[in-house]
Amino acid sequence: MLDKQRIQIIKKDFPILNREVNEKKLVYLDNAATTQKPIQVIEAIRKYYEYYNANVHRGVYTLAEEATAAYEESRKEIVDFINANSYEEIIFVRNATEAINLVAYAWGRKFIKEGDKIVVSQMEHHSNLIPWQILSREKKAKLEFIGITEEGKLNEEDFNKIDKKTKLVAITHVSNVLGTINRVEEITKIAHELGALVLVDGAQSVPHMPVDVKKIDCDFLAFSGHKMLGPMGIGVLFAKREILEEMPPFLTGGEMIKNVDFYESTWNDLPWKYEAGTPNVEGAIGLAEAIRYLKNIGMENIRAHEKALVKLALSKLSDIKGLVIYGPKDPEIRGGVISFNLGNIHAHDVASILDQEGVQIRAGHHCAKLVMKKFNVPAMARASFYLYNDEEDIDALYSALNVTKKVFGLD
Ligand code: 7TS
Repeated sequence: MLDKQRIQIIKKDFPILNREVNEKKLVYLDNAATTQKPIQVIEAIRKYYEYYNANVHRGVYTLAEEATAAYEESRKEIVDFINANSYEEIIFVRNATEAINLVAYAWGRKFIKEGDKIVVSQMEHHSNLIPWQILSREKKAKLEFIGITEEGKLNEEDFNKIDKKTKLVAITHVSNVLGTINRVEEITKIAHELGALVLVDGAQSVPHMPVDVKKIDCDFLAFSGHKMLGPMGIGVLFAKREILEEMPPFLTGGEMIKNVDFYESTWNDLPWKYEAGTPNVEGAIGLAEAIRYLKNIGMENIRAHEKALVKLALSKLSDIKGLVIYGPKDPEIRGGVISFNLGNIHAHDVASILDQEGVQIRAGHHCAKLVMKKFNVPAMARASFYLYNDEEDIDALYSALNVTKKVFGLD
């Protein structure tokens, strides 16, 4: 775990953590939904608007050049962060959802044919499910599922669903509900041996642990800036260069063209071929600043910190009678996410009582209805951690759950 002094310094960087909620100290435990922003990120965005705001890639005047340079520098920060080969492989999008849709629409429309197979898992966020449902229906391709074990891991027996007919395996790196860290390297190896491409949904991994696209060897990686201290409305699609070259554009219009004639046009170089229209410049600048912040602490340290928090939380919460925790027990294979139900109390009621105690958690199906189906529940409550959470936050969660039990008369 990061030491207490370090956490106190980190906490000071997040102005929102000073506020109170319902006259209680704010305990923010919904980091899987979105994270809070440090002053460094807020300042970087403010500086952009106060000092060098302009549209990018088109102006030859100073402000436009400075804005373009900052936007493109931000892209380089991402290349380095996930160990991509070059800036050509990094496409700025709105979020992980848009990144996955880009692949489904641009790559999928061209390369998926009748009778092909797309393999996903039952633990996918809807963002990595619905695009493949639509594509497979449209193309008369077959959608197949890797199931989930009782423990909340991928059912490895289903890996044999990846076969020679499979064109794509789209899989989450870390489950936003169960916290399970999937062995994406191994899955990629299996898929590649059979000639399938692999899309990794990194929305819950890239913010929390070192993620290296060369090591995984995935063909696509999608993630969102707002889940890693960056602003909303900016996300990233990484894709291997040779694949991006073969793919048609997704959105079309300004910025993504090279030559335009009356009836035909040609496409811009990578990565701009996939960035139609005015991009989210402030978002890219804010995300790059967020990455610098994370790198300064160290992704290995962040992972170790969350692992320690999960271990502590699993052990502490285990003495609350009636509390059912979903997902793997082993913190080695679990990210900083703990989903649970308390007796027969609806998850929304649990979250409301916790809110009265200042503890902010999410409740519901977490956009992963197939996980709810597996565990036969309509909803779960979920606490999710990040680098600014500490032992005290877990204590607050623990006490608030005991208050909930009292309110509902559970012993
Ligand atoms: N994939 C995973 C694994 C996610 O957890 C999420 C968001 C997404 C994709 C979509 O990200 P977006 O930024 O495009 O919306 N997950 C959650 C969550 O767990 N609670 O709120 C959003």
